[in-house]
Amino acid sequence: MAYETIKVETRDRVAIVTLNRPDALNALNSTVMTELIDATEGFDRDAGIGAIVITGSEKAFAAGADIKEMQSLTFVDNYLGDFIGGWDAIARTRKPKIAAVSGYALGGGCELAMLCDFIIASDTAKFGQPEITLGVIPGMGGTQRLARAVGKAKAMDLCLTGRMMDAEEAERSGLVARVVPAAELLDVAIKAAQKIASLPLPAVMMAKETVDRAFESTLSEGLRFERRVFHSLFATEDQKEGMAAFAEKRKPVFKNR
Ligand code: CO8
Repeated sequence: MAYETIKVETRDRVAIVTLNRPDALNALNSTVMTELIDATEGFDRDAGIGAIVITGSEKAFAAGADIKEMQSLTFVDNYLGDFIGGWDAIARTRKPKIAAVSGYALGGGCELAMLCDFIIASDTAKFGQPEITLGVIPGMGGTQRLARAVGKAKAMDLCLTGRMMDAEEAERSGLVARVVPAAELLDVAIKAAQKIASLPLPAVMMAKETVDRAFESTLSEGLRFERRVFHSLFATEDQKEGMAAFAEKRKPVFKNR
């Protein structure tokens, strides 16, 4: 599929998906959604890919849903067309996704970053859920994922006032894993993704699934799930290889990357 609103490339088992609507600060319209789903699902199925980086431009990761496309929608349009529902397909992809965020990550842009597994931000990044200033609320996970990431106080502050928070505040609050200088953002994100892609894929995918489980279950259920997954990884060749390599003081050669 030839893409209009995103660019894709692969580097050493890592897929890089770049939002590319510079005239609209990467606003997320329905074409972006369709193309992002196509690309991420394709990379998820691709045995040659171990991790995905989603990024934007230096000025904007994404300035939100496309307000001009959305403004005339009615409740019935939204309901019958399941507006926003399609984005769940990206969240459901099973390989790790890193959001590399520079500039604005607002509304749906902040929500797209949060549906990735973690966020690496440049020191110019600005996060916010300004939907309230348009007379709506976040609709792609903003109230739920932001509250889980930063807690109630800050999630309420951002969702009720619509203010932006800078990269330093976002890191301090737990929204962002790392903050790096803008010029290094993509390199750092790709290196992190390459590290992940060099490790045993079943263990990587199970680690992701198990951390995700922490947000979907009680502590005792989550601990039980973690233990079963831990047990099961001893059925993999890569566990034998990883531990043998440690004992023999050599580098492991993993099969299931
Ligand atoms: N939608 C459509 N076009 C946009 C958007 C957007 N969200 N953001 C920016 N643009 C366009 C502008 O209209 C402008 O286009 P033009 O040159 O044709 O007038 C161009 O991008 C450049 O923007 P600005 O001139 O405004 O640039 P500034 O540097 O002056 O300002 C800001 C940058 C502060 C980011 C400003 O553009 C802004 O406030 N944008 C809107 C931010 C916003 O409110 N986002 C939330 C949208 S609602 C939402 O995301 C709902 C989420 C739930 C659904 C998720 C489905 C994806």
